[in-house]
Amino acid sequence: NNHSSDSRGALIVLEGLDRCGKTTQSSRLLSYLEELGHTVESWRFPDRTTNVGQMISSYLANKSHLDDHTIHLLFSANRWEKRSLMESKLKSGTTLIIDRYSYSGVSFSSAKGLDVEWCKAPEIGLLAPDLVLYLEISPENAAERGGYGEERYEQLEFQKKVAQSYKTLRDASWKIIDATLPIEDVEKQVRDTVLNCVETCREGKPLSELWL
Ligand code: 2DT
Repeated sequence: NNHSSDSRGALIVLEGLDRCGKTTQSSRLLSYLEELGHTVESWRFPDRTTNVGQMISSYLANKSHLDDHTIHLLFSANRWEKRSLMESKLKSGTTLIIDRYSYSGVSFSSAKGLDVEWCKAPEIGLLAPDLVLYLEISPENAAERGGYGEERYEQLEFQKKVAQSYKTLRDASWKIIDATLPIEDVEKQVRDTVLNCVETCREGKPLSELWL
C-alpha cells in the first residue's frame, strides 16, 4: 500500500454538450472531494487566462475570426501550456477535475468537417485522463434547458454534429452518465465512479498519454 504522500492524484475530465450540467457537477464534485480530505483542484479548458486563452475567448465571442485549423491548434496549445503543471500537480498527489479537454477539442473541430485524425494529432502526448465522465443529454433537450448564450457553437444544428463526433471518441476510460436525471442522481453516480478512480490512482495506476 502506498503512503498517501507518494501516491498520485487522479485526472478526471467532464465532457458533454453545452448545458449538460458539467460546470455544476464539477463544483459539487470539488466540494465533495475536499470534504473527504483529498487535495483537489478544479480546472477548465479553454483556460481563458493565458495569452492563447484570450485569443480563444475573443474567437468564441465572435470578436475575431480564425481559420478552423488555426483555432483548433490554439485550443491544443492552450492544453500544452498547462501540461507540465498538470503533471506536477498529479504527481504530487493533487486530483484534478477538468471541465472539457481533448475530447471537446476533437469533437468540436471535427463537427466542422476537419479530419478526425488531423484533429487528434496535436493532442498526442498530452496526459490521458484516468476517467472521462460524459454527461449525456440530447441536443434538443440541452437546447430546451435554455441559456444558450451568444457564443459561437451554441446552436442546435451544430450541437447535433458535436454529439455525433463525441460518440466516435468513447473508450474504456469513459463513463456515460444520463444527464437528464435529477441533479442529485447524476451527482451520486459521479461520486461513486470518481471515488473508485481516485483509489485506483492512489494504488499506483501509471499516468499515461493520449491517444491510446
Ligand atoms: P466553455 O463554454 O465550456 O468555456 O467552452 N471547445 C472547447 C473547443 O471547440 N475546443 C476545445 O478544445 C475546447 C476545450 C467548446 C467553450 C467552447 O469551446 C469549445 C465550447
